[in-house]
Amino acid sequence: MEAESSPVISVVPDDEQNQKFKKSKNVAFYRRQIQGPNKQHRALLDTMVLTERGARFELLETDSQSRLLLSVWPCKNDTVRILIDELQPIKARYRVPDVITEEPQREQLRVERQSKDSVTLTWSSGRHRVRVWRSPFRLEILCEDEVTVTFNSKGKLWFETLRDPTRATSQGSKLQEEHTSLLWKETFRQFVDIKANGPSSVGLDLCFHGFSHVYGLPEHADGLQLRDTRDGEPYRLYNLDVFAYELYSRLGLYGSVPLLVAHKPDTTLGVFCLNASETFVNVHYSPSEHQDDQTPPVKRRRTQPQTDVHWLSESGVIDCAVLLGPDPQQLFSQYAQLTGYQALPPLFSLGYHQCRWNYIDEADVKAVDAGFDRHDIPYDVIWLDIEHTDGKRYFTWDPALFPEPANLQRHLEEKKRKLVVISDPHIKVDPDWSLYCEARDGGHFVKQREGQIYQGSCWPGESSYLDFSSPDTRAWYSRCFHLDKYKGSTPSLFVWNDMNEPSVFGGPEQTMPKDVVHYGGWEHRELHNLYGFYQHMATAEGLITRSGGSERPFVLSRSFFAGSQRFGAVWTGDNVASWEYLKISIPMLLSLSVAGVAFCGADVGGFFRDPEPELLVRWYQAAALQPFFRGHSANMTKRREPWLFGEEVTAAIRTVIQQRYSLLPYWYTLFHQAHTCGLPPLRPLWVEFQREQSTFTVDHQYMIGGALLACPVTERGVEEVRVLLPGSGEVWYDVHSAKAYKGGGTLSLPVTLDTVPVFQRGGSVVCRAAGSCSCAADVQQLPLSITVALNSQGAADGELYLDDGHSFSYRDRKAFCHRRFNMLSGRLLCRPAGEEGMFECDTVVQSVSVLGVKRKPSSVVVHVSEAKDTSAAFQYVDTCCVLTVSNLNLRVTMDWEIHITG
Ligand code: NBV
Repeated sequence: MEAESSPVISVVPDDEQNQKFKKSKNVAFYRRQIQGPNKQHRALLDTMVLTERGARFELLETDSQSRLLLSVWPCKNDTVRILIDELQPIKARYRVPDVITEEPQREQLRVERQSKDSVTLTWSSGRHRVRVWRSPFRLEILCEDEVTVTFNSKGKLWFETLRDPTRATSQGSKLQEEHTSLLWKETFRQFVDIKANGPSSVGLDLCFHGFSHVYGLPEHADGLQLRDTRDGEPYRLYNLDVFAYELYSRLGLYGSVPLLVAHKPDTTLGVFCLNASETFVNVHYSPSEHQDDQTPPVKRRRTQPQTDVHWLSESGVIDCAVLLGPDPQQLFSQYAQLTGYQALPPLFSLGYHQCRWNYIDEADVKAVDAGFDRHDIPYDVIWLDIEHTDGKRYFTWDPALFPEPANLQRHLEEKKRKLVVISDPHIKVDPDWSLYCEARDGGHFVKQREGQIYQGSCWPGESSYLDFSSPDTRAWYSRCFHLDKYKGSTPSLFVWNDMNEPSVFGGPEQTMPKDVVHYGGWEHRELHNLYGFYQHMATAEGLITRSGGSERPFVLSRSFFAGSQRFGAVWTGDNVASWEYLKISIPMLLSLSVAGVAFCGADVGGFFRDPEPELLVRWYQAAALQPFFRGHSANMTKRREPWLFGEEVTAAIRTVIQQRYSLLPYWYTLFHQAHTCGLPPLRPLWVEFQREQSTFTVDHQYMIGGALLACPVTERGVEEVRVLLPGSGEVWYDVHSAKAYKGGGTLSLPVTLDTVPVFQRGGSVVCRAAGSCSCAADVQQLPLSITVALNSQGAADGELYLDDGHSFSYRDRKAFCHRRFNMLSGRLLCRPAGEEGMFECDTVVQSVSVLGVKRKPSSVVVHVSEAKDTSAAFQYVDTCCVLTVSNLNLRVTMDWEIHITG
């Protein structure tokens, strides 16, 4: 099929669409594990070996007598790793490479107590212990003598050891043979999956004692808190191209992060199960009084709740990291130490992006670009979808529509704006195209079982798929982005990876068959969920190396896995222009953020269908307060640049985009925090209010960093919203009116189309850019205005991070500026925030507004290191208790103080 022209795609999933994707009942390994009786395992305690690398035990599966090897090791960062593999596999099983960035330093274990039934191991931290029970095998992690997590609490450990196919079929009766062949072959609709290694699934269960809230496991179009799965489908982690996805569903979407986070008022824990094959997770919350009779006697109150989590994966090994927190900040840092920190985005990429499938030609791009200037709406990037290419050959340009792509980029670059183009993983089968030939001759394509190059259908028609799991292929692909190779590209061109689940038209579940073969001879089933991760990695690497290693890349990917945060941004794929999709985008982005993928966003306005103007405005308002901010629309929708709906709509959109740009210094600082500490910019309320139960289920409002609480309007015709302002004893200030509200309750706030409920937390400091701009680069030239929101003790604290916004100089030459603003007893101090960088910049603080000043001060004096103190002009508005000191011109890189007296 020549699929070059874009097909008309039905938005509402029809029956066929519903049947296209598997439910858990269609999946053989899931059925085997769920329907089969538990397998009894015994830990052979006398096989224990303790080394500096941890403890090792043999596990015996009592029925089959097969032996497994359990390795346990605690790490210095309060994580415990649990690895189970076959003791003597007939061949190596797949272990996910390239996701763990750094093995944290291991702790030395020692035996604390040992009996014939159990062994208790401890290490220097003193707080935690691991206890291994002999029979039935269980592994407990104790914190201060309380069992917090039990591995194999429900006895669901499952490990299908690899068998020799010839022996499997030559033994036994006809029935057995049939049974065996079913295990080696699985059929779904017309698709037959031949399993080269036969059944190889693994399963495990974990119990979180005392927890009744768990989160994470993106990507699903569902709420933030994971639901009990007893009444429906398990959470599926299998990367799939599901356009116009069903809402409130646990079916797999474009990306997967196998991290689950459990939270209760005094503890946040996580479990990361490193497996890239198809995975299901069942969550069972138990209310009080639930006790398992077989649970070994441990110090535990009978009434406490628990959450049981059952993981099932098609293949690979069991490799879990239990992250012991105990608070959310530590948990995020433990996870980032394992899988990597969020890449620090170039500043422009935090601005607004304008995308459409498709901007037709160069004139169209220029007209849209000019439209933003004409309407005084800042933006940074315009995007080109698949139609910009020559016949869907990525790295090329349609000669008629984009005859002078480099000039087009220069035109944009003159205004310091960028172009992003799409680059999908399928390559048109075209023996006359040099790039295809190079990939073919270089052995860069995924192969069929029999060894020929695999072909599937996608936008260009017959295509082959690059094998990004191969380091050679990644290196080759990266080189394709170099300026001399990618004709028509310039340094201001950045990239978008789409369809990289991978999407294969007409393939099983619209993806690649599981039995195709990758680098190292591994079947696709082993690494399916890594495919997009690897393309994202290779693309980001390509953009870095094209600049000789000096410039930060920007790459957006639709598919992702744990660790994708290192390569750039992701978005939530093909949503629909409806209020429900706007609403669900918030928990979807929060789940991604909790799972480390902090630079995330949803298509503003909804990809399919045409949004009504009110929905469009509300969507802009919400997305302007989310990390990745891009308007996008499908080819069959009406054009929807912000100025096409009348002045009222244009003005409302202009306002929030301008506000986004004013807040860029704050966003950038938050991304620096994500990059260095793992804390996501977008945070569920419970991350900031760990002890407040009322926040644990909130997923329509969220924190932006520690300072701002957002509650976007996501319903039509709303005249009032109810906003939970957490924390009795907290003060919250409406950022628009500066009005103060007490925390610890729900506020009813009247709203009009222009209202976006955002509150600044008392005790915080937020830096904004003051003045107008047309793109992020302009923001760097603007002075700052600082908003100090006092808490009930009259104190506040906050940070600002600045650098050149585009290069790696902050890392390689410490060219950054990181400042702390601290207010106490009427004194605001500007000081270094930690390690001092060496960033030359003229940025000045022009004004400081202090919210919550009870009385008009008698004087405001500015003190700058050696210079003489000067008194500053100020304004005080007693109706809202705001003190504003303007015309300050204080360089942000210098130490200074402002003293407010009286
Ligand atoms: O490349 C066309 C679209 C793209 O605009 C969208 O953002 C992706 O999610 N792409 C999917 C393929 C077509 C989907 C119907």
